[in-house]
Amino acid sequence: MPYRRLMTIIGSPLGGPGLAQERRIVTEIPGPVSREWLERRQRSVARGLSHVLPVFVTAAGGGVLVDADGNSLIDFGSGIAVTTVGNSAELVVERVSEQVAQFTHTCFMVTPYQGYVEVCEELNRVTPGDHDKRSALFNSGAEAVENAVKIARHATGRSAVVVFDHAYHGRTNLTMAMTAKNMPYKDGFGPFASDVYRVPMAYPFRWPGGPAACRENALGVVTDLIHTQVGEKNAAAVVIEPIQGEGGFVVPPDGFLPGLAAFCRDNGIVFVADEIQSGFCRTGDWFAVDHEGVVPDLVTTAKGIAGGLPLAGVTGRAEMMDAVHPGGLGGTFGGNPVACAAALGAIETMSKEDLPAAARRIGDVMLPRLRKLAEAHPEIGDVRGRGAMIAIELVRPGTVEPDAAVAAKVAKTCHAAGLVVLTCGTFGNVLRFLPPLAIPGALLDEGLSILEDAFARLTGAPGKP
Ligand code: PLZ
Repeated sequence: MPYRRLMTIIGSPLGGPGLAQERRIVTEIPGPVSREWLERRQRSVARGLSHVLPVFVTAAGGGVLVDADGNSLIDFGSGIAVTTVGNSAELVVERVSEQVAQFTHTCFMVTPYQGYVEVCEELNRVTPGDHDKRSALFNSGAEAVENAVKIARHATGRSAVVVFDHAYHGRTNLTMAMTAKNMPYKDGFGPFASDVYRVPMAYPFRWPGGPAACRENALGVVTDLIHTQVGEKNAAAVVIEPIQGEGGFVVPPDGFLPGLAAFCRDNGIVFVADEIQSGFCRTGDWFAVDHEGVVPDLVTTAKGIAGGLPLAGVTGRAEMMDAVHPGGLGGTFGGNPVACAAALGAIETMSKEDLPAAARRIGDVMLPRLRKLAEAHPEIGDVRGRGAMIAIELVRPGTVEPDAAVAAKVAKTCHAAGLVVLTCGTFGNVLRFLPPLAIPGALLDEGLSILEDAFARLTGAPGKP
């Protein structure tokens, strides 16, 4: 296969599931080769792009990332919830290799091809609900969210969009308006798109009065605000991440999403689930809304859909999707044939290997260990998440006051030991764990031990050997 020959010629280890599944640290992190590239990067790449951990990756697969210095790091990030099936997963490599040799682009709007239709058929099949659906494909999550809003506006003839505190929907102008957090996403980039209204998120840990009050009151607070400050008949869409991603892996209490969906249904508002981070098996179901049997009108997908290739989708009720006139949706690269081939390989892998069950197994290992860690370390104020989308929120002990410094310190210790972890949250105080679902159990255990050790070092207690 030409792909494998090329990798051998340039002397890098092969990526994909065949890569040795071990943590191996042979230099400091980042090592000398990565540091050299970081200098080149600084002279050539814009400052506005930053890195969680500046090691330059040369191969990846299963649960590891291998860098240019020969270090093999455990991956608890999946490139922000993208490599759900693993890096260079077998079926993805196979389908992409075949497609890339066949043709790379025609533009679906010029002359269509089968892969695009097949991905839409798959999306219509795996997304919640057995009603008649249509899909459209795009390049990025932000573009999918923009298009969901365009479709909702056409379908309803209304313009207002309701979003939530702590929401993240992207970096384009409309999606910046929809995203909550100013720094680093919005600062100085305005003016933003209008007619976007923000309401409180049902955030049990931070709800005034705590989780019980959240369960009791959040839906009423949200629907009252939509009534008084937007007006139901002006609202085209309510857009919500069923488990918030960048905002801190916020899991609303059971009942909130079904209640919100019913409110939307009763008032002719399009209920949009942004499943870009939570979708495609990540939370132990195909989609996070499946947990409570919620059927959104529109679902946005990206990230995990195509095993690392850029692809995004909007899937929804046929009558809403088809409200847009021919030519009203599109884009040069949207639904690129190589990305579609990757998606078909990724979705087949998810079905064949029952990746929702793999995500549940990961959660079953992580949650008890993290809860135990929280008992020993009062800086951990909350442990939450579902499946392989798990987080811990760090606070000043005994309070809900965010402690971003501890989160940064623990992340740094993990990175130095060869474990890639990410932070998130409006206050930067949440450590999130998103391992590839292909991670071997031994690496998952080792990664958790590194994390436990990082907490032990915080208080100066001796770490595990
Ligand atoms: N909606 C729920 O999580 C992307 C952002 C990384 P794009 N989240 C990662 C960063 O800092 O840019 C995301 C998401 C949800 C939309 C998006 C946007 O997806 O593919 O990054 O445009």
